[in-house]
Amino acid sequence: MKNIFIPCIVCLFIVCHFSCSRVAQPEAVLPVPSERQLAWHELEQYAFIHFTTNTFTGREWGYGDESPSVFNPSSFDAEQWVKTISDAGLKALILTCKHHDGFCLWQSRYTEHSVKNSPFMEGKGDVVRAVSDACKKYGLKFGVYLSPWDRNHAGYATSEYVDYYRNQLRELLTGYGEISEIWFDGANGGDGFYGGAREIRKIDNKTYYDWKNTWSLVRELAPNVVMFSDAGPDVRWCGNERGYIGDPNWCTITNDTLRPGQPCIEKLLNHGTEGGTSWVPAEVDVSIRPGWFYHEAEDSLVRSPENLFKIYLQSVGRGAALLLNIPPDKRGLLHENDVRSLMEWKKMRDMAFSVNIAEHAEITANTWRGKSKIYAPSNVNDSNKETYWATDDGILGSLYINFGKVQKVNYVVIQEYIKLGQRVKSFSIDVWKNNDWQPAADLTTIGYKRIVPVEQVETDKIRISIKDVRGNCALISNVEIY
Ligand code: FUL
Repeated sequence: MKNIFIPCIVCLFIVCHFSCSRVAQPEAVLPVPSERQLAWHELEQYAFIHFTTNTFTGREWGYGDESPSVFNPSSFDAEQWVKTISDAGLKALILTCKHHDGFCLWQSRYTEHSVKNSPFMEGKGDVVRAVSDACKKYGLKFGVYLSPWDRNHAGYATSEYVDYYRNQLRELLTGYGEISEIWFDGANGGDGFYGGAREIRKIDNKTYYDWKNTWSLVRELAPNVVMFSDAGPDVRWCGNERGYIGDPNWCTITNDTLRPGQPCIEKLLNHGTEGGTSWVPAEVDVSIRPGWFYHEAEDSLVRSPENLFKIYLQSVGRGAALLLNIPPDKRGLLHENDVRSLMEWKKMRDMAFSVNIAEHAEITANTWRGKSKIYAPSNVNDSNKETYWATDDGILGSLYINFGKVQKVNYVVIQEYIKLGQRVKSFSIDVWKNNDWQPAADLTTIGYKRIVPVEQVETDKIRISIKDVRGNCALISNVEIY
């Protein structure tokens, strides 16, 4: 008996080993994100800084005839901005190096309309340098906004300006270290100063900027930078400036026929397109104040921490990134009211997401791919973003999270393994109560991350059921419960 037993165990081991490694990896659902997009997804939330002559004139869109002499912050401190932003848990900062009025915050070789002719540091200052250095010091990524529309430049609407624009891109992308994102604004209003012409200049948005070649130049100069515009190519606009992405939110669109500044595409951008041909995830840009630039009259209108938290759930919580604008004031500092709100918002996030009760829970599933360890349900709480739970092709499964005792639950966080594409079209969450499963949420997409508020439920078990997918099965890499 003893003699047969040992060979049997060996056989079992061999059979199991071979059957596990024979389980085919799920096929990718195309398109999938690039490396640079994957790194961008992980930032989740970051800051926008709108700062220029508008800060001092009170305008939102400068006409382009503002004298550089108005740009004169009394106590400029880039480190105060960056430290505050970092303390608020934001991971990067995008600076308006040049807004529509054309005033440049750096010492550009190609124009006199810049800090070089302002009283700021006697014309020797460079806001881009100061902010990028502070970002390096505090470990934040640094991104640049360079408005394609320029109401100051005499050559705007001719090819001379497109060269000028590209020269400035070159200065910004090569002179300030690693740039994480570049923001191409789609706004083009028409009238402006234009070197004194003071007229309306219309451009053909389809052809004028020759985006294809501008994008190639960016790729050549800074291969890791992600490019934002209404339609990508790397990151898309969310279709509104009110702080929410749609539900569903697909990371894919078909952008061959889309372009920055194209009218009437807001709804499309807000939801993305299921089955779209390119991976172009959404960024939700919204300001902490009614305006993008600082205006004293708006000091009492700073968004509350509760409102920021709601925006967070409607953006990051639906698989998009949040780009929160915090405009420095005339002193060149983030205003006390904004700082207070930011810090309270951070506290709210820390409290809401402090103890992950899924971390030590028992996680099972009604099915998993080939019964292989590689695709086991326990992969969703192993703190390894490279492992995931998957089912066999054509099978929809459920995950069961058992806490072992009744717990208060407020949020369920779920992440797909997006390296192999975005798949989940619909899913539901049930909680165990009164000896039965009670529905808690019935939703659409997951994507990079979904945060589902479940209104203070008390339960010892949660079920997450995948109801519909693109491709052959869902791949869930992470579940957290708070
Ligand atoms: C818009 C611009 O016109 C606003 O001034 C602001 O910069 C916002 C982020 O984008 O299109």
